[in-house]
Parts: sequence; C-alpha cells; structure tokens
Amino acid sequence: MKALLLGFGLILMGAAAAVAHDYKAGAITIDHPWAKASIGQAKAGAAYLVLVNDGDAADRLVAVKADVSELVELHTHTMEDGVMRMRAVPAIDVPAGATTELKPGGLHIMLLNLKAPLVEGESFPATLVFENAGEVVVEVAIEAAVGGQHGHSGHSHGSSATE
Ligand SMILES: [Cu+2]
Repeated sequence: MKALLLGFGLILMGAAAAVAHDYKAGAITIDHPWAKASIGQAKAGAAYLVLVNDGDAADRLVAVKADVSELVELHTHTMEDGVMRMRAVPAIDVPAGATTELKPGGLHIMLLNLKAPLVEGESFPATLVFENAGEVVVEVAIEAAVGGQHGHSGHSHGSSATE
C-alpha cells in the first residue's frame, strides 16, 4: 500500500517534468528509466533508473540489453586521487528492502558505440536482466542532458571502453 501511494505521488510529481513510468520484475520495481539525450555526435550514452526491492531476498542486475548501441555495460563512478573515474562492474546489487538508484555521477548503464544519437523526447526499449527476478523489458525515455558539470559530459570514454 505504501508503495502504491508512493508510486501515485511520483506520478503526480512527475507529470509536469517528465512521463513517470515504472515496471515490475518479481519484487523489484523499476522506476523511471531514462537516458540523456546525445550531445552532437557523441558515441556514448548513459541510462539511469531506480530499483526498489520490496522483497525479502537480495537480487542483482547482471546485464542490460539494448539495440541502440553496440555495447551495453554496467558502470560506476569512483573517486581516485580526487578525480572522478568510471569503471565497469559485473553486476549492480539490489539489496532486499532497499532502493538502489542509478543516477548521473553514480551507478549507470553505459551505452557504448551508439548506432544513432539519442533524441530528446524519444524512447527505446531495453531488457534488464536480474539474477533472480529474470528479464523485464522497459521503455527508456530520452531526456535533455541538463547540468553539464556531472555525469558523462566531463570526460570522454567513447574510444576507451576498457578504461
Ligand atoms: Cu560509464
């Protein structure tokens, strides 16, 4: 019930700014998958979403499949010697009873070698693969890349996917 009310609230709040949308995979709610619109001919993009695990068991997001790019990786940001760096992670933990947020400057879904620029206002399907909950297809909304000081706009990794 609480989750239902929360979801309703998010819909009300999101109505003006963006289309709120969420999906279910077992006990996991996937809230508002979105990706940054491409700037120019950038070959890399990033997608974000919120994972709410209402279940009693931990799960893990182990892969994401999407046709918009040749490669899709799970990434995190770490601070090394005062410099923000990205690195690929094998999975993203989704602890029981917790909310895991993928957001600019943190965990994200990396889209490498985009086949075409991501256009604001459009969307694309992506398949999330959970270790326990299985696969779920979500529609990723492409939104304006606001706030150029964080996320991926500060550094390029289009040609160095293994960094
Ligand atoms: Cu990345």
